[in-house]
Amino acid sequence: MIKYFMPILEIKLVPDPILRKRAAPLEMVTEEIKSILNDMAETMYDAPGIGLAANQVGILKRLIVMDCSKEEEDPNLIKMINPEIVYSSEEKEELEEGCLSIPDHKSIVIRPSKVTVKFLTVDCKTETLEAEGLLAACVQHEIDHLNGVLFVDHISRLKRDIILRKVKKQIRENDK
Ligand code: GNR
Ligand code: NI
Repeated sequence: MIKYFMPILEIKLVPDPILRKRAAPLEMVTEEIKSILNDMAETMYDAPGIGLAANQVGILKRLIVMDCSKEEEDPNLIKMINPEIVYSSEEKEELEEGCLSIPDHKSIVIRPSKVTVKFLTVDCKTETLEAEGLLAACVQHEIDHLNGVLFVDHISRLKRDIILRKVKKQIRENDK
């Protein structure tokens, strides 16, 4: 496998069982981990998406990348190792979410409107991020992925079953 020439990773789609697994924490930040995070960022921008969790590219490690900057703003790539929510507001917010692993389906999800996340940087420093708005929804969505949870798990069972059934059918038809 000539890894250097293939930085864009394949995004796993439902019902791939890896999306339902819990990713393991990292004990060390190695060059390999930094390289995976770079490939994940490239994959996210290429998709395009505003976040990506390692499970989505078949890697069961607690790694996420995000960039929730608006088109007119400068890029703001955030890489997190072992992210952990240390505060969630009582106040909730509704936001329309999509997922690269559940293509072409969006749904309103209700989550805490503000969260504080503790994580390791690629320089192995502990940092915290206070997030609200889209960034708050995104970081919760990504940490969910690391726990095998998908945004459809936050909506009604009826809506979830409809979306998952449609996606599976689409994928079957694309494979024909
Ligand atoms: O691209 C994405 N958009 C998005 C919109 C609202 C809340 C969360 C997200 S994350 C998603 C990319 C993705 O699937 N990340 O796991
Ligand atoms: Ni997702």
